[in-house]
Amino acid sequence: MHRFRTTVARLRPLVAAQTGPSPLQLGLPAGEGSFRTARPLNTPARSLNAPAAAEPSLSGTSSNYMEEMFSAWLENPGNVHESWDVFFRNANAGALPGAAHQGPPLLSGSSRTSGRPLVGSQSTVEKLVEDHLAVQSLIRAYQVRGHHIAKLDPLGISCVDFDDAPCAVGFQNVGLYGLAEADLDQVFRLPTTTFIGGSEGSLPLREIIRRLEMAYCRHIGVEFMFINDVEQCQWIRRKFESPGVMQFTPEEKRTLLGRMIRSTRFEEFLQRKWSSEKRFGLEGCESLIPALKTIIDESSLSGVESVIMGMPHRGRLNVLANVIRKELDQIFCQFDSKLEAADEGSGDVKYHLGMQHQRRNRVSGRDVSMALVANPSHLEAVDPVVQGKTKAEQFYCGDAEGERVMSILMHGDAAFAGQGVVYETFHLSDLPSYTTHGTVHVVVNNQIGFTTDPRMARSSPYPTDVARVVNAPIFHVNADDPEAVMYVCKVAAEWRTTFHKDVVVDLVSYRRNGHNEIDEPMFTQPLMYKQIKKQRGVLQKFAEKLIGEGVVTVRAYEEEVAKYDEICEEAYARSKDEKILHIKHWLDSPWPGFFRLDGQPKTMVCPSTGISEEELVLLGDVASSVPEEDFTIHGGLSRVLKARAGMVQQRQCDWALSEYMAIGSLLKDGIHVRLSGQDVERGTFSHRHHVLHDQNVDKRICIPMNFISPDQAPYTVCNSSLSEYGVLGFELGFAMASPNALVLWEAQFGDFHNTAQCIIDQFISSGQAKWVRQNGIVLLLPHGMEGMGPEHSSARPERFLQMCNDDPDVFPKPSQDFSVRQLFDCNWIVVNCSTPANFFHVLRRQILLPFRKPLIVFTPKSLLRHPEAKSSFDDMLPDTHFRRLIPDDGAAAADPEKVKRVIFCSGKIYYDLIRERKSRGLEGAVAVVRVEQLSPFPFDLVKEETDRYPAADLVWCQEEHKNQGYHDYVKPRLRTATRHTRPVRYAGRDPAAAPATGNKASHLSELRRLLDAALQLQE
Ligand SMILES: Cc1ncc(C[n+]2csc(CCOP(=O)(O)OP(=O)(O)O)c2C)c(N)n1
Ligand SMILES: [Mg+2]
Repeated sequence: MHRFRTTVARLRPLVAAQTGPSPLQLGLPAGEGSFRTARPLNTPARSLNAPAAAEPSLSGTSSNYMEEMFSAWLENPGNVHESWDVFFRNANAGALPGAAHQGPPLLSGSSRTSGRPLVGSQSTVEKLVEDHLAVQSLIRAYQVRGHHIAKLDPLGISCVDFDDAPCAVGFQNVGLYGLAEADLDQVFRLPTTTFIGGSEGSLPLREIIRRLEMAYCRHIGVEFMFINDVEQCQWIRRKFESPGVMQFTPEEKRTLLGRMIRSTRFEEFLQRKWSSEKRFGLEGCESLIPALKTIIDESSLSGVESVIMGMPHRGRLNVLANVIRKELDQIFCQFDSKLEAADEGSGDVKYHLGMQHQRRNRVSGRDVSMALVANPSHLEAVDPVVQGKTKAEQFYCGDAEGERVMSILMHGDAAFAGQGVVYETFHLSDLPSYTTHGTVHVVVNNQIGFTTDPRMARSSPYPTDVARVVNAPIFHVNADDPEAVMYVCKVAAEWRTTFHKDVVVDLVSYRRNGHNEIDEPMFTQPLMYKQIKKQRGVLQKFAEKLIGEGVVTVRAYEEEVAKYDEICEEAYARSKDEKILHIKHWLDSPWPGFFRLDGQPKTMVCPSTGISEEELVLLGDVASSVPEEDFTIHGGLSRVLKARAGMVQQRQCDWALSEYMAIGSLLKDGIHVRLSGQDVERGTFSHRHHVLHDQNVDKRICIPMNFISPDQAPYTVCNSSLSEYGVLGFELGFAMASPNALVLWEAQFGDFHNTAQCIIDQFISSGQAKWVRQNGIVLLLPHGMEGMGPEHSSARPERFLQMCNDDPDVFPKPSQDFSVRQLFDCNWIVVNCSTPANFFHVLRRQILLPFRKPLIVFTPKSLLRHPEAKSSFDDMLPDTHFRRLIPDDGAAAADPEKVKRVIFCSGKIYYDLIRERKSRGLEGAVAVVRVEQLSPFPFDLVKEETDRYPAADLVWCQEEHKNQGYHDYVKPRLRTATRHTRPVRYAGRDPAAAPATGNKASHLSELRRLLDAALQLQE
């Protein structure tokens, strides 16, 4: 079935054919040829008796034993075994091809003989050396490719595509390695790269093969030889090759059986009670439950206190019930269609909800908090979110190595291979500001995705190949063998604890039913499902095995089953009493202490977001200085800092400085700030410079924002990988962990956000409505039509505005707390600030609000350096606030009766409008009003402005095209604000397919036309 099954059969030994001609065949001219060049001259000498961990040649794919031997011999003949010493000396003395060998000393370790060169003598040593090399190759072939022939598929149908080519390992294939059947009983010394000998250094070939088959070709397929780290490869070899590693005590087996019973009977119970309900059951891969429990047990034993999980639909209810231990009645009542929703918002289907729960781990005796993160249908979208939340929890508890908090991600085989965000998430796994120090991935590989076979769903042999990019070992395991599953999960957890790196467990299984329980799989996979129908359940097989071994009695087994069934029945009875659904009981990230006990905000006020003059000066000084000694910055940057110092003296802020003030003041107050995105440290537009680089010392950096005060919160500013979907998901997850941090993600240009659209649509815009989970993430989206072409221009405000939940036709009820209540009711806040001070306030408001909402900020590009886009400290002092709308404050406002037109606008076009108004001498006739907070729409303030100018006509002016920008959102709201009494005209670019022209001249003429339309007054 899988394509790799066809290549497997073409396996060839990894000997001469792949590594070039053997030195034995070449006869080795002394001191010449490939041997000499095999090792760089400055590589330190090594002894081949040294442990393999110090031996790079034996790692991964590049082993060339002979070359290494020769290199070591060149350094010091004593480094190698005497037989090699003799061989190389003979070759060195000019022995003819094939004549460099002489009989070796006994491998059992006789004393070193004289090693006289025996040029021209024939002896059996040649065969012996070749045979040993052949045995090494054979061992290596098992390590590299044993997983190809392991019996991983419980259905046994994946070999249907095998061709007839012989398989390259096994007794019958020793000939391919130059060995004969007669060699099977010969004893061979084992290399240091295998542990099959246990305490024995040599074994007969027959036993070597038997043990390799045991280690690599039964129910576990270990894929690891691509890892280019010797210590890690040796660690894995030891775990799977050492004799007797897979032995469990009767107690462990009984625990495993108990877990299998719960997993299996839970699905059966649901099937009995709700046979026509979708639940995406786990049948066919029931061992997922013991797999997860084993990973958690082992991790808890090594100190993990918090496990954050992400998973798709398959088996989710089972995981909630039997891993996280959500009360069964709470799960069962979800099947009741009459359950009344108690929370606001839309809610979500039962197999998307999250959960957080703390419980004592029976194996370790320690408390473990477990969270399953709520997720949308969009497969794998939750992966980076889980990672971000995990990183945040590690950060808040000072867990720098991931020893206390870890993540587990579950995947379906089709989604794991198909969804690009999996790759994006893997690439975060080793980045300093994004690593969670190893994730255990578990793939429910049921060999199907809805109705699609693997051979139509992926081009790689395994669904797990994506993990190879980060050198994660992959443990394929036949999920019908619970003991093998338990073993690989133990090893996976130990791997993470030891190396703090990702690891994958691939549970090769099947899907007993259709995609969901009411789906007919025989339409599309008839043969597979004929086989599946014949398949006995794994619980039944495992129970029989343990009964056969005398580990449990039939009676004990039946009692255990009956006990769990009864637990389910009792919970079912209780579930009938539930009449109300509280989604908040399914919260994956509670914020203790942030809300009142009833979940409501503690107040409905937002205090002033201004700060004192001293604080502004202090932060201004930090922003314009280099707090490290002997730190040389670039000359251009010195000028930037000097300019900042000049602004501080003049009590002014530009954009970069106001951002500094906002972030710095929050840090000073103990609020952690994390700014992440592509090139954010310097800033795409070279305005930010939050990280200074010493021009003379490599990698020496300085982050002045961390030098504000001794008791400040730490500032994290980090350039991300070139990913939007993965990184935005990550930051959303980070922001989920605590309300007391400002988490900002900046797009390089605003339009790039659309590669993260799934995170925006599925989590940011709708997350609270679906999962009653608030989130205060900030998106900084550079936006503006500046003649840069269709890309890099528009952050697509229309899309964000279209997803706002405020009603265009309803003027909200006026109240004292109008502005805060509006914010509380909205799904997110969308702003486009025209002044640095307003940007400062809106960032600080995110934290000072008594609740959390996502904030979308369209940020400027050219305005970053616009001489008029500056704010006075006066606008940032105590008692100042974010201004949702900035009225005209010039001649028009002074004499409003005379005003003929009010132009409402947002963002940078304001500066074009006032310049043009001035040049046309229309300052008294035209008022320009800036809508800074687009959503929730400032109905109240807009009304004040329209009332102020009773004789004026109303225009909405934007630089974006008519079908884009703010127009569609703003126009009906302007009309509502005026009670539909006054028409609103449009001045802006015509509708268009692309966001901007690629032609500079067209750009300028469009701008001219729109300014004309805005400012031409009819007489
Ligand atoms: C991004 C995305 N695309 C498509 C779907 C529709 N869909 C739901 S389940 C499924 C098949 C998933 O197969 P697999 O990952 O192997 O999981 P399984 O159901 O087999 O456990 C598909 C295509 C989806 N949920 N998400
Ligand atoms: Mg599948």
